[in-house]
Amino acid sequence: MKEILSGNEAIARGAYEAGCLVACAYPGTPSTEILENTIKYKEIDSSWAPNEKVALEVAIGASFGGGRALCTMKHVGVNVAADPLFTLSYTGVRGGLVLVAADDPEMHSSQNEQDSRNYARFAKVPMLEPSDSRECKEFTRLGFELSEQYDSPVMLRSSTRISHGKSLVELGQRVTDLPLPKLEKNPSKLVMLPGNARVRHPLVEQNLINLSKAAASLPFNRLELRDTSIGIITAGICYQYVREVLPNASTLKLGMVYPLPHDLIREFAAKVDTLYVIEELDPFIEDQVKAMGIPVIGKEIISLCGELTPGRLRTAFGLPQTAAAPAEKMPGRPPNMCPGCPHRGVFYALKQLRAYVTGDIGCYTLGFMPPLSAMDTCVCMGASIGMATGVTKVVAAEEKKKVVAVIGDSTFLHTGINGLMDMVYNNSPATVIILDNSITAMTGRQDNPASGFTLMDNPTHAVNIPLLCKAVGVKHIRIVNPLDLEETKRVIAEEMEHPEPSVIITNKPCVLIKREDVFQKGPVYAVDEERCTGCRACLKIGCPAIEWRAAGDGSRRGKASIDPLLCTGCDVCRQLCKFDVIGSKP
Ligand SMILES: Cc1ncc(C[n+]2csc(CCOP(=O)(O)OP(=O)(O)O)c2C)c(N)n1
Repeated sequence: MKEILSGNEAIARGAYEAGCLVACAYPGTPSTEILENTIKYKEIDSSWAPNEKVALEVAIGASFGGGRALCTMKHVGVNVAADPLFTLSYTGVRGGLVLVAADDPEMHSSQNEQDSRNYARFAKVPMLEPSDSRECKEFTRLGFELSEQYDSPVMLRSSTRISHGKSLVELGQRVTDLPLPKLEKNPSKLVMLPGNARVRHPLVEQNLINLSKAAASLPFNRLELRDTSIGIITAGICYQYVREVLPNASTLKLGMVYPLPHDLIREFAAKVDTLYVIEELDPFIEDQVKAMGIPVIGKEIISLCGELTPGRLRTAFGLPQTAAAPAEKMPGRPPNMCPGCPHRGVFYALKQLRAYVTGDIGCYTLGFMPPLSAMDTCVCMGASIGMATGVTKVVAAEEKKKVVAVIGDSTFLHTGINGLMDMVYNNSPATVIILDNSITAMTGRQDNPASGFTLMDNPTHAVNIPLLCKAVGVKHIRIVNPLDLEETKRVIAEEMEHPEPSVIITNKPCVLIKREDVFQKGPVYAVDEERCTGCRACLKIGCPAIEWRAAGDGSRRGKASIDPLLCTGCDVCRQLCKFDVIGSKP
């Protein structure tokens, strides 16, 4: 049977067919839907972990127990999981282990565009790179076999286009003849103390040499000879662009991007007049081909930054662009918090208080955008609290009070809690605001250890965030309703004054939360346009439900209006209106 699947759906299917027993992840675009699809297969135990390091450790445990395990994350997640990963290559596996790293060239939804292929080389782990959904499924399935055959975790690199693009996939059966998992002690292989690790390291190096030699005959790499005046080494989505733009060029399509098939590369280079490497981001293949003493053109014509597109490839080869569809005039649509988002009021208050806000990653990062413009830093998940401590270490006493860290519930449990421990341990005077909207909203409303539900939607214990803060030693803990502007501002101002660490926790759920009993839309609000003075105070919170209707006479004058389809009745705009002309519609 054939089905049109996205790359992420196909990876989930590949894991199912491979007999995978455990899938564990922390959400992150573009990888999130893989686990949202493994839950379709009841044979796979699928779960969200609080962060990528834990997700990989769960997968490692399952593998050491003898079962096949899948672990998925976005590219920056590999930074978090790097510690176990770099030693997992030494221990090797029992049940096959596939780690998916989904890259995001062009940063459609990421803070950087690091190239995960470097991790494969750095951690000494083989890496496969599919170029469509069919290969996503096949390579995932084969990845488990390769992992067991070479006693190593196998990384599978995807990218936004591969994960989210759709193509035809032939579905297969799930393997049923795998040995049943059972405990087996093997400390010299699995306990990485120096004495054992010294024995394992040369085996890892030898493994990679063996794999590189075997690579020519592995099903992943394919030599396709056409016109031999141009030869292109490529992989992943770039292969599709090369086939579209340069259909006559010969290609060496790499499905395994680490270790490289050196013999195959030499054979291909000898057969073509001019050799190119076409790859997104880093010159990963190019540098290794050059190190083999083979002249090759790569980053001279393809940018190190951003995504490759067929259009950019045409430009690189001096080819004319195909007739593009006439550019439609689309209205700008800058990212914005949803109408009724409980984060909005907090940033309004922080702006008024002129706080120095160390930010974090989540929907609330949009507090950076005008008109709220109330975020001063954002580096990586969990960084806000440690950074707030750092800032307070250097600035003058009066300025220390202004430092406030903001962090979401999922991010706090991901890696923020460690920063809070440090803050208490080292007695930083900063204030932390935990924006608890009861969900991991930014990546599509996934549950987390504080939401009370598992990935399979089973009710479970919900971490009590105030108690957790208390347990690490925070003495000043306040809960606020972020939809009450006055209370929010007052509580933040009071806590900023404390010379000790303090935590404020907001208590309103995300408006898009899946569970209707948690969020109920209030009565819709409206502006009494007759009485509206056009003062624009209500525009200061940047709610998409509030529109500005210009007077139409070329002046700045106009009136506010509320779109009833977008309004959730959060009441925040009513509190801003000094003329009392906003209220719920009768
Ligand atoms: C290391 C890492 N993993 C995953 C992500 C993707 N990601 C960005 S924000 C976020 C979670 C946001 O949830 P929360 O902190 O609860 O804030 P909300 O969006 O709900 O406001 C995730 C998973 C990332 N940027 N970095």
